[in-house]
Amino acid sequence: MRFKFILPALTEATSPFFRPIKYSLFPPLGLATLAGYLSPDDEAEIVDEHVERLRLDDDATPPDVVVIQVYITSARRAYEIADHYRARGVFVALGGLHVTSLPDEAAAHADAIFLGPGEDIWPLFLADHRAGAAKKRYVSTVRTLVGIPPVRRDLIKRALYLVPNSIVVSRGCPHTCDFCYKEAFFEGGASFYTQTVDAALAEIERLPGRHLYFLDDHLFGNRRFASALFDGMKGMGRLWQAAGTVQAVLAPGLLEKAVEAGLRSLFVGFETLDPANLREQGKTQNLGRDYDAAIRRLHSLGVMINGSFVYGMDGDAASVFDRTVDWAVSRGIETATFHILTPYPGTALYQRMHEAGRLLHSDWDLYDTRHVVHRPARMSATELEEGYWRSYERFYQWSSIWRGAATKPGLAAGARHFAYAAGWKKFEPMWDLVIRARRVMHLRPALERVLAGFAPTEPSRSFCLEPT
Ligand code: B12
Ligand code: SF4
Repeated sequence: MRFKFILPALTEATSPFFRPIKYSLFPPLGLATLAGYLSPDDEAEIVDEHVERLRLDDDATPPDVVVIQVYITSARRAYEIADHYRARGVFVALGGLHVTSLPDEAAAHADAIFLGPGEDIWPLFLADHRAGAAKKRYVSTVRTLVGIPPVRRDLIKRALYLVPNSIVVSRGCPHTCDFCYKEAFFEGGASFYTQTVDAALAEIERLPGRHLYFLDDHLFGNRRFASALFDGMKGMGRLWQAAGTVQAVLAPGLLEKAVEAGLRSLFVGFETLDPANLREQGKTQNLGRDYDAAIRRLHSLGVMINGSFVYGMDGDAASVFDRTVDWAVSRGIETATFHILTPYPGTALYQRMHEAGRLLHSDWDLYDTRHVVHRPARMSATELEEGYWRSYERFYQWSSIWRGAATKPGLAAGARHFAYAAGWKKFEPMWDLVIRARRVMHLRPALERVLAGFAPTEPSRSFCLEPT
């Protein structure tokens, strides 16, 4: 049977004029995971619209099944593609976060929809479909990663991504923040579970090159698992990045092990500097935590920080933007990601906003954390959007980058800060050119050098393994 797996892009990413680097970072890991369940005589391809053109005129080799992963921001495009294939009589399977949040909306564009993670329901569907008895709706209830087949990385066009070695060794997160996708997605079963340590280490071993990026929501969420994983990774010579909470950073012992295993940069969800906001969003694990101590701890161990901040919670007035940026710059945070609070359907936040009549519209294209889709409490929607953009401008202006770099002890640490922050945001036209020339993989050694703090690195094995 012939399967075509598609990750549709949101409008911005398919623009002929500009291609932000962030869409060429990670391959579609979820789809490659599903492809692992196919049988050896099935044919499969993965098309990621963020990095390549999707050809819809594939009549010469029509797929039997089209599998589409639907995020909220790509839902419109996903349905367009689904409708196209269904009109041609191709079986269309839709799954992912947005399908799980709004199954009835998705069902109108699919032959079968899938709610929740795919590891239990996708193989069930494959068996049903081969027997000619596919159901219309599959709902995940069994949550385990034990015994899952290897991710089909051979279907990933590695050369098109800066970080082809993205990896997830767990699913979900032990916390429950009101604005997070997680509770809705994992409803009806466990919402945080891990691979076995041996399986995770085996997957890491299979990845060529040196650099890894763990996309787990909270790699440190299960202390016993994380500790054994980091022990196992020690000596592998990897350089890696991941996400973790302030709480996990402050916990004694684990961070040191992560650093010994190669951690060099961490995405940290600070979200807000206002405790009332944290309480409002149920982000209680951040309450009473000393953000400054967490930052000092990471920096003293040589770990760079990508700080995540959300604007537009009810405690936020127009002063929040400059206050947050000044704080982040003065603490030497290397890169920052700002978001406008976005109530995703299915979340507790959405429910609250909906009941209060504060949702402005349901144009999912704009639920991208860059547009205001709810009525803020203490400022206007325009102020919120302008403040959001101004935060990026101010955080990444040269003077801020210098100021941040100057907080670092010594020349090498300052230079690393400078190279990382400037490389990410100051050379966007260069990224655009490199992406268009399909040469983004050639910048990976530079990324590794910066992460390693310009220390001599082993020659990257990834180079000789890349297809050209
Ligand atoms: C990597 C990532 C990105 C990458 C690339 C995405 C990619 N290549 O898949 C980039 C940087 C491009 C990105 C961008 C954005 N992202 Co993002 N991203 C992620 C992240 C961290 C990991 C995704 C991942 O690989 N997961 C691991 C794999 C194994 O899981 P999975 O993809 O979910 O696949 C499983 C299931 O979903 C299911 N499944 C999926 N599809 C299908 C289909 C079928 C038929 C079946 C059976 C099953 C199935 O089976 C898979 C195996 O279990 C998630 C957080 C998260 N934990 O999911 C956020 C996340 C998906 N992103 C999010 C957002 C908001 C965005 C942006 C809008 C942010 C922004 N302001 O720019 C953009 C928009 C992207 C777009 N094009 O629409 C939200 C989505 C909210 C929502 N309700 O849709 C998340 C959940 C973050 C969050 N906590 O809010 N993102
Ligand atoms: S800590 Fe992060 S991943 Fe976990 S529930 Fe909160 S926002 Fe979601």
